[in-house]
Amino acid sequence: MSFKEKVIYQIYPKSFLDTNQDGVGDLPGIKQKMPYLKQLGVDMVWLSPIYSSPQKDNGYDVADYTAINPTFGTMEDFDNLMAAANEQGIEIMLDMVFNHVSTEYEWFQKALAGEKKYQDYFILRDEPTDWVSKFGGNAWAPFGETGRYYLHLFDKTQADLNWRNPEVREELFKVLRFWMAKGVKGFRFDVINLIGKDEVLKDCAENDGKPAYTDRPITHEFLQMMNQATFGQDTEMITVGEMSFTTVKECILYTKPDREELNMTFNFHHLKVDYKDGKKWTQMPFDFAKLKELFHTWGTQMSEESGWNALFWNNHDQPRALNRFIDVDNYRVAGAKMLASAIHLSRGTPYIYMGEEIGMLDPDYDSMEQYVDVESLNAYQELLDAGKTEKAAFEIVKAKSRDNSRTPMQWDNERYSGFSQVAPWLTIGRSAAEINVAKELQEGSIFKYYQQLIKLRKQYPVISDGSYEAFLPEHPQIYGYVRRLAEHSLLVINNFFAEETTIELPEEFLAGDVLIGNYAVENITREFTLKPYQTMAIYY
Ligand code: TEU
Ligand code: CA
Repeated sequence: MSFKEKVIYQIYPKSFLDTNQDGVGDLPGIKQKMPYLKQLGVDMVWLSPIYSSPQKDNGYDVADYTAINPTFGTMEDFDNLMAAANEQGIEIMLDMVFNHVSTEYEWFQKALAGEKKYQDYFILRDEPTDWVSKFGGNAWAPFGETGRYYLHLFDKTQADLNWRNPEVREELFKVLRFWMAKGVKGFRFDVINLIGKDEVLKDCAENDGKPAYTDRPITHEFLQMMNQATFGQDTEMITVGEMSFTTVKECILYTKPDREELNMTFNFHHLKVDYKDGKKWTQMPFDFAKLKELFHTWGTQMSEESGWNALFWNNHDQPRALNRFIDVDNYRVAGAKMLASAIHLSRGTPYIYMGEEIGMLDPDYDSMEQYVDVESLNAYQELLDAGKTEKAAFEIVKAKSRDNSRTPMQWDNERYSGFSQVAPWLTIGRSAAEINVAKELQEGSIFKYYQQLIKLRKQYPVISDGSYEAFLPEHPQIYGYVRRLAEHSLLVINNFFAEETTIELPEEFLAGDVLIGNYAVENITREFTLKPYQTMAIYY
Protein backbone atom coordinates (compact mmCIF):
# COMPACT_ATOMS: atom_id res chain seq x y z
CA MET A 1 0.00 0.00 0.00
CA SER A 2 1.39 3.39 -0.89
CA PHE A 3 1.50 6.36 1.47
CA LYS A 4 -1.37 7.82 -0.54
CA GLU A 5 -3.78 5.23 0.83
CA LYS A 6 -2.59 5.40 4.40
CA VAL A 7 -3.82 7.37 7.38
CA ILE A 8 -1.40 8.32 10.15
CA TYR A 9 -2.26 8.82 13.82
CA GLN A 10 -0.19 11.13 15.99
CA ILE A 11 0.46 10.33 19.64
CA TYR A 12 1.88 12.78 22.15
CA PRO A 13 3.47 10.15 24.43
CA LYS A 14 3.35 12.23 27.61
CA SER A 15 -0.42 12.39 27.36
CA PHE A 16 -1.63 9.11 25.91
CA LEU A 17 -1.74 6.58 28.75
CA ASP A 18 0.15 6.31 32.03
CA THR A 19 0.71 2.69 33.12
CA ASN A 20 3.10 3.11 36.07
CA GLN A 21 1.13 5.85 37.82
CA ASP A 22 3.64 8.68 37.75
CA GLY A 23 1.26 11.04 35.98
CA VAL A 24 3.10 10.86 32.65
CA GLY A 25 2.17 8.74 29.66
CA ASP A 26 4.60 5.99 28.66
CA LEU A 27 5.51 3.43 26.00
CA PRO A 28 3.72 0.51 27.70
CA GLY A 29 0.63 2.73 27.65
CA ILE A 30 0.90 3.18 23.91
CA LYS A 31 1.46 -0.54 23.46
CA GLN A 32 -1.64 -1.29 25.49
CA LYS A 33 -3.81 0.82 23.18
CA MET A 34 -2.70 -0.74 19.90
CA PRO A 35 -5.97 -2.68 19.57
CA TYR A 36 -7.85 0.62 19.90
CA LEU A 37 -5.82 2.10 17.05
CA LYS A 38 -6.37 -1.03 15.01
CA GLN A 39 -10.11 -0.64 15.59
CA LEU A 40 -9.89 2.92 14.31
CA GLY A 41 -8.11 1.59 11.24
CA VAL A 42 -4.99 3.74 11.05
CA ASP A 43 -1.92 2.41 9.27
CA MET A 44 0.89 4.18 11.02
CA VAL A 45 1.45 5.82 14.37
CA TRP A 46 3.69 8.88 14.66
CA LEU A 47 5.17 9.26 18.12
CA SER A 48 6.26 12.73 19.18
CA PRO A 49 9.83 12.50 20.59
CA ILE A 50 10.44 9.65 23.02
CA TYR A 51 14.18 10.22 23.48
CA SER A 52 16.26 11.19 26.42
CA SER A 53 15.59 14.89 27.00
CA PRO A 54 15.55 17.46 29.80
CA GLN A 55 11.99 18.24 28.59
CA LYS A 56 12.42 21.98 28.32
CA ASP A 57 10.36 21.69 25.15
CA ASN A 58 8.64 18.40 25.95
CA GLY A 59 11.13 16.20 24.16
CA TYR A 60 11.79 18.45 21.16
CA ASP A 61 14.99 19.21 23.03
CA VAL A 62 16.73 15.88 22.46
CA ALA A 63 19.71 14.92 24.64
CA ASP A 64 20.41 11.57 22.93
CA TYR A 65 18.76 10.46 19.69
CA THR A 66 19.21 6.75 20.34
CA ALA A 67 18.22 6.54 24.01
CA ILE A 68 14.67 6.32 25.36
CA ASN A 69 13.57 8.88 27.93
CA PRO A 70 13.38 6.81 31.16
CA THR A 71 10.06 8.48 32.02
CA PHE A 72 8.62 6.79 28.94
CA GLY A 73 10.29 3.43 29.55
CA THR A 74 13.25 1.45 28.24
CA MET A 75 14.50 0.34 24.86
CA GLU A 76 12.91 -3.01 25.63
CA ASP A 77 9.58 -1.26 26.09
CA PHE A 78 10.10 0.33 22.70
CA ASP A 79 10.84 -3.04 21.08
CA ASN A 80 7.74 -4.49 22.70
CA LEU A 81 5.66 -1.60 21.48
CA MET A 82 6.98 -2.13 17.94
CA ALA A 83 6.12 -5.81 18.09
CA ALA A 84 2.62 -5.11 19.42
CA ALA A 85 2.03 -2.52 16.71
CA ASN A 86 3.22 -4.80 13.95
CA GLU A 87 0.99 -7.55 15.28
CA GLN A 88 -1.95 -5.24 14.59
CA GLY A 89 -0.57 -4.33 11.18
CA ILE A 90 0.39 -0.86 12.39
CA GLU A 91 3.73 0.74 11.57
CA ILE A 92 5.70 3.21 13.64
CA MET A 93 6.86 6.68 12.61
CA LEU A 94 9.39 8.49 14.78
CA ASP A 95 9.88 12.20 15.19
CA MET A 96 13.36 13.34 14.18
CA VAL A 97 14.33 16.68 15.61
CA PHE A 98 17.36 17.37 13.44
CA ASN A 99 17.45 21.15 13.33
CA HIS A 100 18.71 21.40 16.89
CA VAL A 101 19.73 19.39 19.95
CA SER A 102 19.37 20.05 23.64
CA THR A 103 22.28 21.95 25.14
CA GLU A 104 22.57 18.88 27.40
CA TYR A 105 23.51 16.75 24.38
CA GLU A 106 27.04 15.37 24.73
CA TRP A 107 28.01 17.18 21.52
CA PHE A 108 27.12 20.57 22.95
CA GLN A 109 28.73 19.82 26.29
CA LYS A 110 31.98 18.81 24.59
CA ALA A 111 31.84 21.91 22.46
CA LEU A 112 31.41 24.05 25.57
CA ALA A 113 34.36 22.27 27.16
CA GLY A 114 36.47 23.53 24.26
CA GLU A 115 36.61 20.59 21.83
CA LYS A 116 37.00 22.15 18.40
CA LYS A 117 35.51 19.10 16.64
CA TYR A 118 32.24 19.58 18.48
CA GLN A 119 32.24 23.36 18.23
CA ASP A 120 31.91 22.78 14.48
CA TYR A 121 28.69 20.89 15.18
CA PHE A 122 26.95 24.15 16.07
CA ILE A 123 26.43 27.59 14.61
CA LEU A 124 28.79 29.90 16.45
CA ARG A 125 29.43 33.53 15.57
CA ASP A 126 31.28 36.46 17.07
CA GLU A 127 28.32 38.77 16.47
CA PRO A 128 24.65 37.84 16.82
CA THR A 129 22.20 38.78 14.06
CA ASP A 130 18.87 40.45 14.82
CA TRP A 131 16.85 37.23 14.35
CA VAL A 132 14.11 36.58 16.89
CA SER A 133 13.75 33.15 18.48
CA LYS A 134 10.44 31.41 17.73
CA PHE A 135 9.92 31.17 21.46
CA GLY A 136 10.66 34.86 22.07
CA GLY A 137 13.78 36.98 22.56
CA ASN A 138 16.95 37.12 20.43
CA ALA A 139 17.91 33.87 18.67
CA TRP A 140 21.50 33.94 19.92
CA ALA A 141 22.87 33.18 23.37
CA PRO A 142 26.40 33.51 24.77
CA PHE A 143 28.46 30.39 24.14
CA GLY A 144 29.94 29.85 27.58
CA GLU A 145 32.64 32.33 28.46
CA THR A 146 34.08 32.42 24.96
CA GLY A 147 32.59 35.77 23.99
CA ARG A 148 30.94 34.02 21.04
CA TYR A 149 27.27 33.24 20.49
CA TYR A 150 25.39 30.09 19.44
CA LEU A 151 22.24 30.12 17.36
CA HIS A 152 18.99 28.82 18.85
CA LEU A 153 15.96 29.39 16.62
CA PHE A 154 13.82 27.90 19.41
CA ASP A 155 14.48 27.86 23.17
CA LYS A 156 17.97 28.75 24.34
CA THR A 157 18.35 25.14 25.46
CA GLN A 158 17.85 24.04 21.83
CA ALA A 159 21.08 24.72 19.91
CA ASP A 160 20.89 24.69 16.10
CA LEU A 161 23.08 22.10 14.39
CA ASN A 162 25.58 22.94 11.66
CA TRP A 163 24.38 20.82 8.73
CA ARG A 164 27.20 22.20 6.57
CA ASN A 165 29.56 20.02 8.55
CA PRO A 166 29.62 16.55 6.89
CA GLU A 167 30.35 14.93 10.27
CA VAL A 168 27.11 16.30 11.65
CA ARG A 169 25.19 14.93 8.70
CA GLU A 170 26.77 11.50 9.09
CA GLU A 171 25.92 11.45 12.81
CA LEU A 172 22.30 12.18 11.98
CA PHE A 173 22.13 9.65 9.17
CA LYS A 174 23.48 7.05 11.60
CA VAL A 175 20.58 7.85 13.89
CA LEU A 176 18.11 7.14 11.09
CA ARG A 177 19.83 3.83 10.27
CA PHE A 178 19.70 2.86 13.93
CA TRP A 179 15.92 3.26 14.08
CA MET A 180 15.32 1.76 10.64
CA ALA A 181 17.20 -1.34 11.78
CA LYS A 182 14.64 -1.61 14.59
CA GLY A 183 11.84 -1.70 12.07
CA VAL A 184 10.70 1.91 12.17
CA LYS A 185 8.90 2.63 8.90
CA GLY A 186 8.37 6.37 8.99
CA PHE A 187 10.08 9.58 9.96
CA ARG A 188 8.57 12.96 10.70
CA PHE A 189 11.25 15.60 10.41
CA ASP A 190 10.81 18.51 12.77
CA VAL A 191 11.20 22.00 11.17
CA ILE A 192 13.38 20.42 8.51
CA ASN A 193 13.19 23.44 6.18
CA LEU A 194 15.32 25.41 8.65
CA ILE A 195 18.40 23.15 8.59
CA GLY A 196 20.18 24.89 5.72
CA LYS A 197 21.72 28.07 7.03
CA ASP A 198 23.73 30.35 4.76
CA GLU A 199 27.46 30.50 5.25
CA VAL A 200 27.28 34.20 6.01
CA LEU A 201 24.37 35.05 8.28
CA LYS A 202 22.83 38.46 7.84
CA ASP A 203 20.46 40.68 9.77
CA CYS A 204 16.90 40.51 8.53
CA ALA A 205 14.23 42.74 9.99
CA GLU A 206 11.41 41.20 7.95
CA ASN A 207 9.31 38.66 9.85
CA ASP A 208 11.69 38.31 12.76
CA GLY A 209 14.44 37.17 10.39
CA LYS A 210 12.63 34.09 9.03
CA PRO A 211 13.47 34.68 5.33
CA ALA A 212 17.18 34.59 6.24
CA TYR A 213 17.14 30.94 7.34
CA THR A 214 13.96 29.37 5.93
CA ASP A 215 13.83 27.21 2.75
CA ARG A 216 17.39 28.09 1.74
CA PRO A 217 18.46 26.32 -1.48
CA ILE A 218 21.03 24.15 0.28
CA THR A 219 18.26 22.55 2.34
CA HIS A 220 17.15 20.64 -0.74
CA GLU A 221 20.69 19.33 -1.21
CA PHE A 222 20.82 18.18 2.42
CA LEU A 223 17.51 16.36 2.03
CA GLN A 224 18.71 14.62 -1.10
CA MET A 225 21.85 13.49 0.70
CA MET A 226 19.82 12.21 3.63
CA ASN A 227 17.40 10.40 1.34
CA GLN A 228 20.23 8.69 -0.56
CA ALA A 229 22.17 7.77 2.54
CA THR A 230 19.22 6.34 4.47
CA PHE A 231 15.49 5.92 3.87
CA GLY A 232 15.68 6.31 0.10
CA GLN A 233 17.03 2.74 0.01
CA ASP A 234 13.75 1.34 1.37
CA THR A 235 10.67 1.94 -0.76
CA GLU A 236 8.34 1.19 2.15
CA MET A 237 9.57 4.10 4.23
CA ILE A 238 7.31 7.12 4.67
CA THR A 239 8.77 10.57 5.31
CA VAL A 240 7.09 13.83 6.15
CA GLY A 241 8.79 17.15 6.70
CA GLU A 242 7.42 19.82 8.97
CA MET A 243 7.84 23.08 7.08
CA SER A 244 7.78 26.29 9.00
CA PHE A 245 6.77 29.51 7.18
CA THR A 246 7.12 27.86 3.77
CA THR A 247 5.61 28.24 0.27
CA VAL A 248 3.78 25.88 -2.04
CA LYS A 249 6.59 26.27 -4.56
CA GLU A 250 9.15 24.98 -2.09
CA CYS A 251 6.90 22.17 -0.90
CA ILE A 252 6.50 20.95 -4.46
CA LEU A 253 10.29 20.77 -4.63
CA TYR A 254 10.47 18.94 -1.30
CA THR A 255 7.95 16.31 -2.38
CA LYS A 256 8.11 15.81 -6.16
CA PRO A 257 9.05 12.12 -6.35
CA ASP A 258 11.81 12.45 -8.92
CA ARG A 259 13.70 14.89 -6.69
CA GLU A 260 14.07 12.19 -4.03
CA GLU A 261 13.71 14.38 -0.97
CA LEU A 262 10.58 13.60 1.11
CA ASN A 263 7.17 12.03 0.52
CA MET A 264 5.14 14.91 1.89
CA THR A 265 5.14 18.12 3.88
CA PHE A 266 3.19 19.76 6.67
CA ASN A 267 2.59 23.46 6.24
CA PHE A 268 0.70 25.73 8.61
CA HIS A 269 -0.81 28.47 6.48
CA HIS A 270 -4.36 27.16 6.91
CA LEU A 271 -3.89 27.26 10.68
CA LYS A 272 -2.98 30.91 10.70
CA VAL A 273 -6.27 32.17 9.27
CA ASP A 274 -7.29 33.25 12.77
CA TYR A 275 -4.05 35.17 13.40
CA LYS A 276 -4.53 38.95 13.38
CA ASP A 277 -1.86 40.51 11.10
CA GLY A 278 -0.15 37.12 11.00
CA LYS A 279 0.60 37.22 14.73
CA LYS A 280 -0.19 34.16 16.81
CA TRP A 281 -0.81 35.83 20.18
CA THR A 282 -3.92 37.68 19.03
CA GLN A 283 -7.54 36.69 18.70
CA MET A 284 -9.76 36.89 15.65
CA PRO A 285 -12.57 34.83 14.12
CA PHE A 286 -11.17 32.67 11.30
CA ASP A 287 -11.03 34.17 7.82
CA PHE A 288 -12.95 31.65 5.72
CA ALA A 289 -12.11 33.21 2.35
CA LYS A 290 -8.44 32.95 3.16
CA LEU A 291 -8.75 29.36 4.40
CA LYS A 292 -10.39 28.36 1.12
CA GLU A 293 -7.94 30.20 -1.01
CA LEU A 294 -5.09 28.41 0.76
CA PHE A 295 -6.66 24.96 0.44
CA HIS A 296 -7.39 25.55 -3.23
CA THR A 297 -3.95 26.94 -4.02
CA TRP A 298 -2.16 24.09 -2.27
CA GLY A 299 -4.61 21.49 -3.54
CA THR A 300 -4.43 22.45 -7.20
CA GLN A 301 -0.76 23.31 -7.42
CA MET A 302 0.40 20.19 -5.63
CA SER A 303 -1.94 18.20 -7.88
CA GLU A 304 -0.68 19.83 -11.09
CA GLU A 305 3.00 19.51 -10.17
CA SER A 306 2.90 16.06 -8.50
CA GLY A 307 3.70 17.29 -5.02
CA TRP A 308 2.06 15.74 -1.96
CA ASN A 309 0.47 17.32 1.12
CA ALA A 310 0.19 16.00 4.63
CA LEU A 311 -3.40 16.88 5.58
CA PHE A 312 -4.21 17.84 9.15
CA TRP A 313 -6.22 20.10 11.43
CA ASN A 314 -4.58 19.24 14.72
CA ASN A 315 -1.24 18.45 16.24
CA HIS A 316 0.58 18.96 19.53
CA ASP A 317 1.35 22.61 18.67
CA GLN A 318 -2.17 23.71 17.83
CA PRO A 319 -5.28 24.46 19.84
CA ARG A 320 -8.04 21.99 18.88
CA ALA A 321 -9.53 22.81 15.47
CA LEU A 322 -13.03 22.23 16.83
CA ASN A 323 -12.62 25.21 19.12
CA ARG A 324 -11.26 27.36 16.31
CA PHE A 325 -13.60 26.61 13.44
CA ILE A 326 -16.83 25.22 14.88
CA ASP A 327 -19.64 26.45 17.12
CA VAL A 328 -18.93 23.59 19.53
CA ASP A 329 -21.66 24.49 21.99
CA ASN A 330 -24.26 23.59 19.39
CA TYR A 331 -22.62 21.55 16.66
CA ARG A 332 -19.59 19.71 18.05
CA VAL A 333 -20.45 16.37 16.46
CA ALA A 334 -21.59 17.62 13.05
CA GLY A 335 -18.64 20.01 12.98
CA ALA A 336 -16.10 17.33 13.86
CA LYS A 337 -17.30 15.18 10.96
CA MET A 338 -17.32 18.09 8.55
CA LEU A 339 -13.74 19.02 9.40
CA ALA A 340 -12.70 15.38 9.06
CA SER A 341 -14.30 15.00 5.63
CA ALA A 342 -12.80 18.25 4.40
CA ILE A 343 -9.29 16.80 4.65
CA HIS A 344 -9.72 13.02 4.52
CA LEU A 345 -11.32 13.14 1.09
CA SER A 346 -8.78 15.58 -0.25
CA ARG A 347 -5.54 14.93 -2.08
CA GLY A 348 -2.78 14.11 0.40
CA THR A 349 -2.15 11.86 3.37
CA PRO A 350 -4.45 12.54 6.34
CA TYR A 351 -3.19 12.74 9.93
CA ILE A 352 -5.35 12.29 13.01
CA TYR A 353 -4.12 13.79 16.26
CA MET A 354 -5.00 11.75 19.36
CA GLY A 355 -8.43 12.61 20.71
CA GLU A 356 -9.59 14.11 17.43
CA GLU A 357 -11.41 10.87 16.66
CA ILE A 358 -13.65 11.41 19.69
CA GLY A 359 -14.07 15.15 19.20
CA MET A 360 -11.90 16.28 22.12
CA LEU A 361 -11.91 20.00 22.95
CA ASP A 362 -9.49 22.51 24.44
CA PRO A 363 -9.31 22.00 28.23
CA ASP A 364 -11.02 25.28 29.23
CA TYR A 365 -8.62 26.09 32.07
CA ASP A 366 -9.42 28.89 34.45
CA SER A 367 -5.99 30.03 35.57
CA MET A 368 -2.49 30.65 34.19
CA GLU A 369 -1.22 28.20 36.84
CA GLN A 370 -2.51 25.36 34.71
CA TYR A 371 -0.32 26.15 31.69
CA VAL A 372 3.14 24.62 31.50
CA ASP A 373 4.40 25.14 27.95
CA VAL A 374 7.50 27.32 27.68
CA GLU A 375 6.03 29.11 24.67
CA SER A 376 2.79 29.99 26.53
CA LEU A 377 4.61 31.20 29.62
CA ASN A 378 6.92 33.42 27.56
CA ALA A 379 4.03 34.76 25.51
CA TYR A 380 1.99 35.58 28.62
CA GLN A 381 4.88 37.61 30.00
CA GLU A 382 5.36 39.38 26.67
CA LEU A 383 1.65 40.25 26.53
CA LEU A 384 1.82 41.74 30.04
CA ASP A 385 4.98 43.63 29.13
CA ALA A 386 3.16 45.04 26.11
CA GLY A 387 0.56 46.52 28.43
CA LYS A 388 -2.25 43.92 28.33
CA THR A 389 -4.17 43.30 31.55
CA GLU A 390 -3.77 39.89 33.20
CA LYS A 391 -7.27 38.99 32.14
CA ALA A 392 -6.74 39.96 28.51
CA ALA A 393 -3.40 38.15 28.37
CA PHE A 394 -4.95 35.04 29.92
CA GLU A 395 -7.78 35.01 27.36
CA ILE A 396 -5.27 35.03 24.51
CA VAL A 397 -3.15 32.27 26.04
CA LYS A 398 -6.30 30.26 26.62
CA ALA A 399 -7.20 30.45 22.93
CA LYS A 400 -3.68 29.90 21.60
CA SER A 401 -1.64 27.77 23.99
CA ARG A 402 -0.06 24.59 22.68
CA ASP A 403 -1.12 22.97 25.96
CA ASN A 404 -4.65 22.96 24.53
CA SER A 405 -3.92 19.84 22.52
CA ARG A 406 -1.43 18.33 24.95
CA THR A 407 -3.91 17.50 27.71
CA PRO A 408 -4.21 13.85 28.67
CA MET A 409 -6.23 11.57 26.46
CA GLN A 410 -9.78 11.17 27.73
CA TRP A 411 -10.38 7.41 27.96
CA ASP A 412 -13.32 7.28 30.36
CA ASN A 413 -15.14 9.31 33.01
CA GLU A 414 -13.02 8.22 35.99
CA ARG A 415 -11.25 10.80 38.12
CA TYR A 416 -8.23 11.24 35.84
CA SER A 417 -10.13 10.29 32.70
CA GLY A 418 -8.65 6.78 32.64
CA PHE A 419 -5.30 8.32 31.71
CA SER A 420 -3.76 7.72 35.14
CA GLN A 421 -4.69 7.08 38.74
CA VAL A 422 -2.66 10.05 39.94
CA ALA A 423 -2.77 13.73 39.06
CA PRO A 424 -1.30 14.03 35.56
CA TRP A 425 1.53 16.36 34.51
CA LEU A 426 -1.02 18.57 32.76
CA THR A 427 -4.58 19.16 33.98
CA ILE A 428 -7.28 17.05 32.30
CA GLY A 429 -9.76 18.95 30.13
CA ARG A 430 -13.01 20.08 31.67
CA SER A 431 -15.11 18.07 29.21
CA ALA A 432 -13.62 14.65 30.09
CA ALA A 433 -16.73 13.30 31.79
CA GLU A 434 -18.78 14.01 28.66
CA ILE A 435 -16.22 13.44 25.94
CA ASN A 436 -14.24 10.23 26.33
CA VAL A 437 -13.40 7.08 24.43
CA ALA A 438 -15.62 4.75 26.48
CA LYS A 439 -18.69 6.88 25.89
CA GLU A 440 -17.84 7.57 22.27
CA LEU A 441 -17.49 3.87 21.47
CA GLN A 442 -20.77 3.13 23.20
CA GLU A 443 -23.00 5.84 21.84
CA GLY A 444 -21.01 8.32 19.78
CA SER A 445 -20.71 8.70 16.03
CA ILE A 446 -17.49 10.63 15.45
CA PHE A 447 -15.18 7.62 15.91
CA LYS A 448 -17.34 5.61 13.50
CA TYR A 449 -17.17 8.41 11.00
CA TYR A 450 -13.37 8.38 11.09
CA GLN A 451 -13.39 4.61 10.67
CA GLN A 452 -15.49 5.06 7.58
CA LEU A 453 -13.27 7.79 6.12
CA ILE A 454 -10.16 5.64 6.63
CA LYS A 455 -11.81 2.69 4.85
CA LEU A 456 -13.02 4.81 1.95
CA ARG A 457 -9.49 6.02 1.19
CA LYS A 458 -8.45 2.40 0.69
CA GLN A 459 -11.52 1.44 -1.35
CA TYR A 460 -11.73 4.38 -3.75
CA PRO A 461 -8.64 5.20 -5.81
CA VAL A 462 -10.24 8.54 -6.68
CA ILE A 463 -9.74 9.51 -3.02
CA SER A 464 -6.16 8.33 -2.73
CA ASP A 465 -5.01 9.18 -6.24
CA GLY A 466 -7.43 11.55 -7.91
CA SER A 467 -6.62 15.07 -9.05
CA TYR A 468 -7.93 18.11 -7.18
CA GLU A 469 -9.95 21.03 -8.50
CA ALA A 470 -11.82 23.79 -6.69
CA PHE A 471 -15.63 23.75 -6.55
CA LEU A 472 -17.55 27.03 -6.02
CA PRO A 473 -14.34 28.89 -5.07
CA GLU A 474 -16.21 32.16 -4.45
CA HIS A 475 -18.97 30.77 -2.23
CA PRO A 476 -19.02 32.52 1.17
CA GLN A 477 -19.92 29.37 3.16
CA ILE A 478 -18.91 26.30 1.19
CA TYR A 479 -15.50 24.74 0.89
CA GLY A 480 -15.80 22.24 -1.95
CA TYR A 481 -13.62 20.36 -4.38
CA VAL A 482 -13.81 17.76 -7.10
CA ARG A 483 -11.48 14.79 -7.29
CA ARG A 484 -11.09 12.97 -10.60
CA LEU A 485 -9.43 9.73 -11.65
CA ALA A 486 -10.10 8.05 -15.01
CA GLU A 487 -13.89 7.85 -15.41
CA HIS A 488 -14.65 8.52 -11.74
CA SER A 489 -15.31 11.75 -9.93
CA LEU A 490 -15.96 12.70 -6.34
CA LEU A 491 -17.58 15.96 -5.31
CA VAL A 492 -16.94 16.99 -1.71
CA ILE A 493 -19.02 19.80 -0.23
CA ASN A 494 -18.53 21.24 3.25
CA ASN A 495 -20.61 23.93 4.88
CA PHE A 496 -18.26 25.70 7.28
CA PHE A 497 -21.01 27.63 9.07
CA ALA A 498 -24.00 27.10 11.35
CA GLU A 499 -26.35 28.66 8.76
CA GLU A 500 -28.07 26.73 6.00
CA THR A 501 -27.17 27.56 2.43
CA THR A 502 -28.59 26.51 -0.92
CA ILE A 503 -26.37 25.70 -3.88
CA GLU A 504 -26.72 24.27 -7.37
CA LEU A 505 -25.17 20.88 -7.78
CA PRO A 506 -23.40 20.22 -11.09
CA GLU A 507 -25.34 18.11 -13.58
CA GLU A 508 -22.77 15.32 -13.68
CA PHE A 509 -23.28 14.47 -10.00
CA LEU A 510 -27.09 14.33 -9.95
CA ALA A 511 -26.99 10.64 -10.81
CA GLY A 512 -24.23 9.95 -8.28
CA ASP A 513 -24.27 8.26 -4.87
CA VAL A 514 -23.61 9.81 -1.50
CA LEU A 515 -20.45 8.09 -0.22
CA ILE A 516 -20.40 9.65 3.19
CA GLY A 517 -21.89 12.60 5.05
CA ASN A 518 -23.00 13.81 8.45
CA TYR A 519 -26.73 14.09 7.69
CA ALA A 520 -29.02 11.60 5.97
CA VAL A 521 -29.59 12.67 2.37
CA GLU A 522 -32.85 11.57 0.76
CA ASN A 523 -32.37 12.90 -2.72
CA ILE A 524 -29.60 14.54 -4.63
CA THR A 525 -31.43 17.45 -6.23
CA ARG A 526 -30.14 20.21 -8.47
CA GLU A 527 -31.07 22.85 -5.88
CA PHE A 528 -29.59 21.52 -2.70
CA THR A 529 -29.84 23.02 0.76
CA LEU A 530 -27.00 22.26 3.12
CA LYS A 531 -27.72 22.15 6.83
CA PRO A 532 -25.44 23.68 9.50
CA TYR A 533 -21.93 22.25 9.08
CA GLN A 534 -23.22 19.71 6.60
CA THR A 535 -20.67 17.68 4.69
CA MET A 536 -21.44 15.37 1.82
CA ALA A 537 -19.39 13.51 -0.76
CA ILE A 538 -21.01 12.41 -4.03
CA TYR A 539 -19.34 9.74 -6.11
CA TYR A 540 -20.05 9.32 -9.74
O1 TEU B 1 7.42 23.10 15.78
C1 TEU B 1 7.87 24.04 14.87
C2 TEU B 1 7.24 25.32 14.92
O2 TEU B 1 7.46 26.13 14.04
C3 TEU B 1 6.46 25.62 16.13
O3 TEU B 1 7.28 26.36 16.94
C4 TEU B 1 5.25 26.39 15.83
O4 TEU B 1 5.53 27.52 15.08
C5 TEU B 1 4.70 26.81 17.15
O5 TEU B 1 4.53 25.68 17.94
C6 TEU B 1 3.38 27.46 16.95
O6 TEU B 1 3.16 28.26 18.04
C7 TEU B 1 8.21 22.01 16.01
C8 TEU B 1 7.54 21.10 17.01
O7 TEU B 1 6.35 20.61 16.47
C9 TEU B 1 7.34 21.85 18.29
O8 TEU B 1 6.62 21.11 19.23
C10 TEU B 1 8.71 22.20 18.80
O9 TEU B 1 8.58 23.01 19.94
C11 TEU B 1 9.54 22.94 17.75
O10 TEU B 1 9.49 22.34 16.48
C12 TEU B 1 10.98 22.93 18.16
O11 TEU B 1 11.51 21.66 18.03
CA1 CA C 1 4.06 6.74 33.34
